[in-house]
Amino acid sequence: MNKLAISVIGVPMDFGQSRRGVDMGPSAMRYAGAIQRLEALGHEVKDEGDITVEKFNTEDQLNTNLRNLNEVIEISTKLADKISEVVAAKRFPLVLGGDHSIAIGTLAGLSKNYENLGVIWYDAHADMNTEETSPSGNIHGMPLAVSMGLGHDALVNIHDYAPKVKPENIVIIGARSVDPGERQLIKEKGIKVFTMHEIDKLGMTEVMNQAMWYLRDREVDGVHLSLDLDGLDPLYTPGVGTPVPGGINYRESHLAMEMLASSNLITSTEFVEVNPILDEKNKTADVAVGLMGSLFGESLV
Ligand code: B3U
Ligand code: MN
Ligand code: MN
Repeated sequence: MNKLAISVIGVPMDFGQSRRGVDMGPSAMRYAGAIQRLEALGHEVKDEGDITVEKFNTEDQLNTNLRNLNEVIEISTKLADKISEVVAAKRFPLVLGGDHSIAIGTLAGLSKNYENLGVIWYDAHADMNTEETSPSGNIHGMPLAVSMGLGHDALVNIHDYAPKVKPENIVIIGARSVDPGERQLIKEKGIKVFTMHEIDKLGMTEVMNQAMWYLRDREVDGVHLSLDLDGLDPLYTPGVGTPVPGGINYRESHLAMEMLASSNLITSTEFVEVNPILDEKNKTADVAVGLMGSLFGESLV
């Protein structure tokens, strides 16, 4: 694969859900050797540090049942600014989360720089809830809906335009916990989803080939990989807030990353939902960093 100029951006965010600890995800992945792993592959890596994540006064909260909406708006906007800057400087953004609500900011920052961005969403969940359909009020269950232009105005309109991503440019891989409102939206918008059923039936090689051809046929000019560690089975990644059994295994995940590496399709990525407090000896961060190794070409050197 090409040698890249990678900018690593940490987002110690835990406001998109209610379990503390996922704010330590960026540290855990740095501690597990993320930077050194990519440098060893010959990439030029710049650690840009963390986006500042601050709690507001509760009196400032908007009148909504979306948990920590103000904070999510503020942090998403800062992250979007940073991502735009990194992409404009022709660098490859690697975002370390943080809960998955950070994808709102990542996609907002990316979409300014691409005409026809594709997205691969590796996740047990569809993350397509809105304020109306969410069972939890947790914004980490909403970033794909928001990026398609559905949801709270302030989230949808970060950087003053919407939508950020076309529904037909999204591919979800690993879904196995999808809420009724999300199912309806998937049908309505015709979103391409490879559930665990397809992975079991077709095998990961075929799923990845189909996913990549689907995006090439859409003539995308960039592909963002948003990797939620709960996409894997909790046997391999126990340190996540909402583990769902029956997930993608370790070897299938490495295979998926290796296939993406040899395709040269991926132009940005984020690794989210690593929660060291819920983890077993940093196992989940270790797996995340191993997957980064494969995504950035370890098997090709
Ligand atoms: N779909 C549920 C649960 C959930 C979504 N994302 C995660 N969990 N990690 C919700 O709350 O929207
Ligand atoms: Mn997710
Ligand atoms: Mn998930």
